[in-house]
Amino acid sequence: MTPSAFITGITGQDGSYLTELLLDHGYQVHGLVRRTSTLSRSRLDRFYRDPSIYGQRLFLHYADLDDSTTLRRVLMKVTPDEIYHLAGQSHVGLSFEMPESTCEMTAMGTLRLLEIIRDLPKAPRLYHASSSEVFGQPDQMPQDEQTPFAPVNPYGVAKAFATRMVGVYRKTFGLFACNGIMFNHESPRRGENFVTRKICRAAAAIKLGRQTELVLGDTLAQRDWGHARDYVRGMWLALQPETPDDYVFATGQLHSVQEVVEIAFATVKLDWRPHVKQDPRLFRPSEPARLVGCAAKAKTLLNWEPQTSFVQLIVEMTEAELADKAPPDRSRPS
Ligand code: NAP
Ligand code: F7E
Repeated sequence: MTPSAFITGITGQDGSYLTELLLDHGYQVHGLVRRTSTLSRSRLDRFYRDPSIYGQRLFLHYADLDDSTTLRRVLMKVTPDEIYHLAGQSHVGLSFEMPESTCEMTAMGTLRLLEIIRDLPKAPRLYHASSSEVFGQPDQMPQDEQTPFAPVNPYGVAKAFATRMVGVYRKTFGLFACNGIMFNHESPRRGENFVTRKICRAAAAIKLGRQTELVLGDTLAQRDWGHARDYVRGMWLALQPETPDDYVFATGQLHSVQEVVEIAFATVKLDWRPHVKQDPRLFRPSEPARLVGCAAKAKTLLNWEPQTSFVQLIVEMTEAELADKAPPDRSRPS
């Protein structure tokens, strides 16, 4: 029997890498898309244009995370074996500007999905894309599955709610539901208003004479950054064991925004100093601190380890921008 998967957030960075992985593994893949004014789904173009894949092994369904009637109807029809729930407003900085819709989609959207799954005749396995932002400003370093939640922004609070709710439905209704507590993961397909892509894109644009300066917020901020390709492998692995569980996915290494700047500019053979400026307006009202993960449990139980180093990641992203291979994305404020 061909396994089937349903992905919410299929048009995003992770959704596109996960689609590739699942198609490679022989799955039939269904994705949820919301209605937009343009049909551009650049990260999925390759499949959309391939008649041997789109409509044969890959199917897209219109719905929205706040439309439970349609979501229920689609899931009743598709009856997937696995659901990967990745959809949501994923920008932490913007969650301060739009806290209500961030919580509506990320927190309540996840609860709505859990309620639908609870009612399905044969409950699919569920992967929920949780985030290191649930830890906020933790007392312990590195963070693992036992670290208490202490979110410091609306996005982190919404993810914490959704993560706990996944645990409640697993325990009380017996659902096969897993949280992947993922630290930052990037790629040439990252949205343009996340800091790694913004920097790599600007370094290449400055090299090519299309831009002169790069304006950033807090360049001392640190994160645990890995490659999205490695992290979607973790998502799939999380749903394969006999029993459901929660897993931290991380590299275990902290790096600063400043280091990203230096590697990206070195890749294009430019001095970053004349080009990079800071603007206090891009600083966030509150910053998480010391977010670095321990993925020992994922390594032991899932045999998961990241395969791309931080330097390889930033070089790959910058080279993709130089070669203009990276797909265009909608520009948004940073
Ligand atoms: P992304 O590129 O921003 O993609 C988000 C996806 O969610 C897009 O497909 C988007 O659709 C969809 N979406 C947003 N609101 C929706 C709604 N109301 N109804 C239906 N779909 C909606 O994010 P990502 O980097 O792939 O991350 C995937 C998930 O992992 C997110 O939940 C994110 O919060 C979480 N996460 C990411 C990271 C990371 O470092 N990347 C780390 C931890 C957790 P459109 O294309 O139509 O906008
Ligand atoms: O910021 C600092 C910024 O927006 C990283 C999401 O995938 O990972 C991501 O959230 C750091 C922050 O990602 C700029 O203040 C400085 O300290 O790339 P980012 P994020 O906020 O860590 C987590 C795990 C998720 O779950 C999220 O979905 O960089 N920073 N200057 C800047 N950030 C941006 N965006 N733009 C700047 O100009």
